[in-house]
Parts: sequence; C-alpha cells; structure tokens
Amino acid sequence: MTEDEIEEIKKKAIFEIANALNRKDLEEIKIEYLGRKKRLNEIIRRIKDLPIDKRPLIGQLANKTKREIEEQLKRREKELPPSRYKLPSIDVTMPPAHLPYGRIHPITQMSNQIIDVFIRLGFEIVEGPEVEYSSYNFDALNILPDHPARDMHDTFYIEDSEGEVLLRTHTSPVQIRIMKEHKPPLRIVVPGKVYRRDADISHSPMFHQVEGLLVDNEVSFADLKGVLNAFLHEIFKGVEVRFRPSFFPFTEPSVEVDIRCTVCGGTGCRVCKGTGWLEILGAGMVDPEVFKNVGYDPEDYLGFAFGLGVERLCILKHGIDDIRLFFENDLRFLDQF
Ligand code: FA5
Repeated sequence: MTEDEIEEIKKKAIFEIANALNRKDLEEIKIEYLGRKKRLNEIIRRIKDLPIDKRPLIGQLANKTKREIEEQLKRREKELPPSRYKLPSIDVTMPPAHLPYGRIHPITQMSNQIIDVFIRLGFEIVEGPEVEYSSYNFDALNILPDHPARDMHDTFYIEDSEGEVLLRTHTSPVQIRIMKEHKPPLRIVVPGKVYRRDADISHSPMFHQVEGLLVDNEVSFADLKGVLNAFLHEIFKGVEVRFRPSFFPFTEPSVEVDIRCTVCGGTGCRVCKGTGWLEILGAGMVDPEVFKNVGYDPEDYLGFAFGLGVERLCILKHGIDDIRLFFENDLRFLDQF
C-alpha cells in the first residue's frame, strides 16, 4: 500500500462527489469511501501489517484523506437542493383513513320507492323531455289558451322559432307523447323534473313528479281507487286515505287524494293547516277530449291518470318542514337519509 494508492482513492472520491446529483448519490459515495469495511477504513485497519517505519506516514495520510472526503461531502450536500420526495415510512397494517360514502339523494330515493310500487303493480317506466312544446304541455291536455297556468308569471318559456317552447310544468305531456306513438293497452309511470315560477317553503321552481297513465277497453274509477289505495298503503303503512272531487282540464271526473296528516295524526296542526288532512296527488279518468287529441276513439277506450309531487311525499314521510332543504346541498341534512 502506497501513498499513491491513497491519493488515487482521494481523487476518485472528489470526482464522484462533485458529480453527485442528489443526496442519495452522496450517501452512496459516503458509504463506498468511508464505510466501516470500505476503502479508507480498510487501509487504516491494515496499517498494522505495514513495516513499522511506514505506519505513521500512511496512518496520517489516510486520516487526512478521510477528513478531506468528509468535508467535500458536506460542502456538496449544501450545494444540492433539499430532497423533495422524502417518503414517510408506511405502516401497511394501519386501518385506512375514513372515506366519506356518497349516498342517494332523498328525492331520488323517494322516486325509486314510488316507481318500485308501480312496477310491482305491472306499470312500465317511461321518460320524456324537460324542454317541451306548449302544444303538448297545454293544448293536447285540453288546457285552453286563456288558462292561468299558461301565464308568463307561472311558466318558464324558452325563445324558439319553431313554435312555443317551455320547461314542462308537469309530467302530463308525456301521456300525450306515449299515446300518440302507442295503441292501448297502456300502463305507464313517468318520473321526472318539472318547472314552475314558484318559490316558498312548500313550493320550489324545480320539483319532481311521477305521472301515471292506464288506458284499456274497460277501465273504471274503481280501478283508479284500487291502484292509488294500494300505492298509498305501501308508502304510508295503514294510513287513512280520502278521495275529494276536484278539477283538471285533462281528466273527468277529477279527484284530489288526501291522507290523514302524518304530523298530528288528524287532530289539526300547522302542516295540515288545522284540517287533519294532507293533499297528496291529483288524478281522474282521462277526458275524452284528450283521447281525441291523440287519435284514440273515446268510444273504444277508457283510462285513468294521476300525478303526484315527489317532494310533497318525501316531506310527509320524513316530517320535513321546508322544501328548500332538498336543494341546498347541506350534507348535515342529506346525510340523514
Ligand atoms: C298536476 O301537475 C297534474 N298534472 C297532476 C295530474 C296528473 C292530475 C294526471 C290528474 C291526472 P298539480 O298542479 O296539482 O297537478 O301538481 C301535482 C303535485 O305537484 C301537487 O300535489 C304538489 O304536490 C306538487 N307541486 C305542485 N307545485 C309544486 C312546487 N312548486 N313545488 C313542489 N311541489 C309542487
């Protein structure tokens, strides 16, 4: 072992240190040159095998070289940018962080529940456009040109050169679309969004309806009552139901259906406005004029239709007092369903 060998080691180490690109390289160089069983320490360890007169010189040179390499390593370390991707150690046995689960919106849950009941009763689901011709939304349903529902104050109209176009105000125009394309027997339910210029604690400018339509040769008001009773008893177990005469331009006779107030049980409260009853849907026997508008002969066919507000049902089922809660996207509210 000569001074030249030590000098050679020093030169190589300095060259490698100067070319190190990161702290990991530096760490490897340090181990290679200064590690316990590596180059310089190996020389120091073997000094005892040298002739006695050479030992002090080689020993001093080896120690000096070691110090110089250490200094060079420190200097280069300061030049290099701090390592950015220092990975923390990972404990693979740790349980994972809690991931919040998404859930189905209460209105969608309610719609699905409603549709499920009608599927079991043999109805098919169909959908229609939310942007609709006023001829389908109003005229074909026998809603005359001077009807207040057609007013700009009640309905969102859309500019269109093809004719009068609007955001549908109910799901009933889908009755027209289906009857124009299909011959009876028909048994459909239509879930979907509808739009009106309404906004207070029980009315929203966008809300959801489920429409029902059944057309066949022999259909009676008793069939309508039977289907709606079966439906309401599925959703509100054991609740008392009443049918009240009403008016819709597209059904004759027409009814509104009430259930016993789910909040006070019928004694009268703020929600049922002291009446003990809550209106839940509109329904009736399809008006012969509507059949004529879609090309059916009213002598051949009879039918019933109904339309219910999904938010209304959801409010009554869960005892919620403000419809706007459904659309504010506050997770503290939505997480409860
Ligand atoms: C209709 O929309 C008729 N098309 C229903 C119908 C269909 C009758 C077939 C006969 C045959 P009405 O305007 O009453 O009817 O609305 C039906 C339900 O929608 C109401 O009972 C109410 O629950 C709900 N509703 C009406 N306006 C709003 C609103 N702005 N926000 C939330 N729910 C509403």
